[in-house]
Amino acid sequence: MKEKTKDFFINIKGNSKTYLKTNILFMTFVLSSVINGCLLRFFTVKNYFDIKPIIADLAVVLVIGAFGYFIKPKHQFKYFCTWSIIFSVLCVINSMYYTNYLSFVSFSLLETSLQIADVSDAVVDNVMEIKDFVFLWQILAIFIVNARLKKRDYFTKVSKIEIGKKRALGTLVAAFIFFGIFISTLTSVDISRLTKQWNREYIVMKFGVYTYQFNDLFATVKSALNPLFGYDDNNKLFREYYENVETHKDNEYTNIFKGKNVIFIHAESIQQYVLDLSFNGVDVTPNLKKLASEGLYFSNFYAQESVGTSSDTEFTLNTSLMPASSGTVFVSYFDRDYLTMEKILKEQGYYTFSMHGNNCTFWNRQAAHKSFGYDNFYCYTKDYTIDETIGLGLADKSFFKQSVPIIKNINKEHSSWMGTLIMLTNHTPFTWIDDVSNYDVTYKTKKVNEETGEEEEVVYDYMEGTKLGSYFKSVHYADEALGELIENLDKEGLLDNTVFILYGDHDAKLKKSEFNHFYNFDPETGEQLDKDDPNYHTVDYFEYELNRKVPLIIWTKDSKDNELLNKEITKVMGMYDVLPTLGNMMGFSSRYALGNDIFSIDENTVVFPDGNWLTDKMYYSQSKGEGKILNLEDTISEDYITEHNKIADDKIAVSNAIIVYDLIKKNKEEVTKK
Ligand code: GP9
Ligand code: MN
Repeated sequence: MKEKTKDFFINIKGNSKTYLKTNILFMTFVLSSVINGCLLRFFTVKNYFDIKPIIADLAVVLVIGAFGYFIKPKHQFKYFCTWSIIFSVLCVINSMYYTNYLSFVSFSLLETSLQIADVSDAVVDNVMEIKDFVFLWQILAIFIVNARLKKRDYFTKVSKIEIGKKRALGTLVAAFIFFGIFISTLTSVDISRLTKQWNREYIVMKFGVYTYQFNDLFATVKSALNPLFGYDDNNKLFREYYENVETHKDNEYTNIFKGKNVIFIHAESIQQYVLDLSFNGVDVTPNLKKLASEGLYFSNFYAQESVGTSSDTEFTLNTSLMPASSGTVFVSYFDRDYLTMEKILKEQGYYTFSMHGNNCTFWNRQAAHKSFGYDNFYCYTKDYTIDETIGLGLADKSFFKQSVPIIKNINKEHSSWMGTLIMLTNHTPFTWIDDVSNYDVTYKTKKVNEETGEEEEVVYDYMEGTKLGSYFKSVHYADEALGELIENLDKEGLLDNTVFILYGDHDAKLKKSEFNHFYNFDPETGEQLDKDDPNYHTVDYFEYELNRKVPLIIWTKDSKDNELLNKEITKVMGMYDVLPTLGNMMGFSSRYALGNDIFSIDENTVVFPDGNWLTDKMYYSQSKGEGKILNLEDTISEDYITEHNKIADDKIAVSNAIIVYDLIKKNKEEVTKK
């Protein structure tokens, strides 16, 4: 028995020795590729020793390497050398791209001349660093190793013992074992981010650069192939839809803002209900409340975002279309020719710009904003000094402070302009605000101390440690930042001829349990109500969905004294209604708008990307097949539901047809041809 075990180990030792001695080129390729993968993460996302991306890199490289065994040993160098060049150049490009944009490169971006222009700008901007070229050692290494092996006639010797197919199979099995180990460690967030492919830093951190790049290639090819099928049907759908759509109607708001400058505030994660909240007599959003009370306040306004969250809202606001049904417009369909507010205003002589305190490539904004027609995108380190960071990037207060002089300059150089300021600090998980905000979300009351008989202050810190508590503090910070912005814009005279429009970009994505905790605080006892208590309130599906509304405020310096402009509009409205509504006020319209001018429509329908819809009478969930009647006196017929389901389905289908098949451009081309 002892002898057998000994033999077994001697055998393994012998086999391993032979394996190592006869696979030198393959191993050089595998090792150098994995080292470069780690090196890239060392220079970029910094998690170079994380085992997960190393395993993923190894698995990918083994699969690629395995196919090398199908080639005769004498010619394997060409194969391994080619892949070494591809991999090391990939690392060089990604490292360079990261130095400039703090993100990783995508085939979908390189595909367009637009992005090439971006990259070349970066090169001209002279932000190439020596470290970006370190990866090329891999090519050198494989050349040196090959030259040495050739010298000692290594390949002829290997040819005699190597059975290519067997080695290929063995290597593939090893690769799949590594894949298996890797997949077992993935969370649902990891998988969802890999499929969405927009959070590139995260994917490289978790999956390594090689998986990222292959996945990116796959996503790019997939979105490029999509439009090849079904064009005729979709074009028919598009034409029929717009044939029957009513065009713009004049009303009392027509041209009320014609020629005025516009500032959009993209208020990150701000929901409507916070405008009605205060803690210990201090409002959560005093500045927003003031704007709402002085301007047009749309208090039943809903974002219509899908997986593209912020970017979907930007898209819907600017085009009056719905987000893409699969993937996101900003990542996969940003290069289509949409009729955007920027393009329309540019035709009227406006200078259009956007501003953001986060990485310029986040949500692929740099490319998407250019494609939508913005003249300039002022972003992150390119245009701002990162002097105060909260959460994802530049703190809103600093972002606004630094934006005002830029706008002042724009105002000097251009007679009319439109700008979108994208806020950032109030972004989930909100907890990072706890260090910088002293907004008090406790409940303070007075109670008589039973022992002393004296009245004393009692503080119940029931929101402590909750995400919703941090959210309130964070919203309060955002509101303070907005107050400062308005003050500074006004000081510079930038509000005198300007329409100031603020919209919440989507809800804060907080769980129902957070609201259950908040609503069931008992101020009498300072404790949570018991679930069996008759006063216990459970937030149900419909209440939660309806509460996701966000504020929309259209304000001017003199709106408070204007009957038309100082009103609360309670009619339901969606993000896609902004373009038609504001368009009428500014004297433009888009014939492709899926939304309505809220001042011209009797009953509006807000369609959500999942097919759910909302009217003033009902919220209906198509997936559940259930609705909630909003006014109990109303009766809703089956026909009403069927009719609105169709409205929802049509809008989603037509929007998707435009997005995937670039139908606005294609139809424009056909008209020109005729
Ligand atoms: C990112 C910021 C937040 O730059 O706009 O995006 P979100 O996560 O809300 O889509
Ligand atoms: Mn957002």
